[in-house]
Amino acid sequence: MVAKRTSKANVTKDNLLHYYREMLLIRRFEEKAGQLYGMGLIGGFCHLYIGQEAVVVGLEAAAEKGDKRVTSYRDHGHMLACGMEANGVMAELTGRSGGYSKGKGGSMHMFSKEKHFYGGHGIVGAQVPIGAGLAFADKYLGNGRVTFAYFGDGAANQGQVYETFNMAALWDLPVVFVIENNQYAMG
Ligand SMILES: Cc1ncc(C[n+]2csc(CCOP(=O)(O)OP(=O)(O)O)c2C)c(N)n1
Ligand SMILES: [Mg+2]
Repeated sequence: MVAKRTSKANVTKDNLLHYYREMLLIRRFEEKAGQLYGMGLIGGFCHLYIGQEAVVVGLEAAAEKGDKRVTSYRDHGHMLACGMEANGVMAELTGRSGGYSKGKGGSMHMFSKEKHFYGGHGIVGAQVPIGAGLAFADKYLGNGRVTFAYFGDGAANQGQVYETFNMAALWDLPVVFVIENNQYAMG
């Protein structure tokens, strides 16, 4: 289903150090977000990615320029890992105009066209068909790009997920479906 790529994972010492820094950035960011949420400085929802850092950092290591990603509401780590600014994400969490959605979207609703990050979705499983749509566009354009569509174990029984698998297989779409099995469903 995924377009064949010739590049191999980089495993030099520098690369490993970089991956470690990325994971640590996510962990520290989330610890701070949790603290601010507890203090009432973050409005709305705030789902942390603590414990799952290696999933997105590992997959981003395999991504190439122009590849797309879309995920659920547990999205802070994905944004940091694809190169979005920690300041911009934190500004959004705290409802400031400098945030990625000008402070109107909050934790679950941030986007970056520049970094090919397509959200941030609160409806469980809804990002999966969106991911297939992004991949359909890339296939149509023939640009060789791949979409990473992340979803949780709690979303894995949603009907639209299976409909998407079916269409992705039929149309041979360049999409990687990633189930992040944290063994809980939101809480
Ligand atoms: C369509 C829909 N049904 C129910 C909910 C309520 N809900 C919010 S999170 C969640 C559980 C999702 O679990 P999972 O996909 O494993 O994500 P995790 O929180 O573990 O990252 C549910 C049922 C929702 N947001 N959308
Ligand atoms: Mg889960």
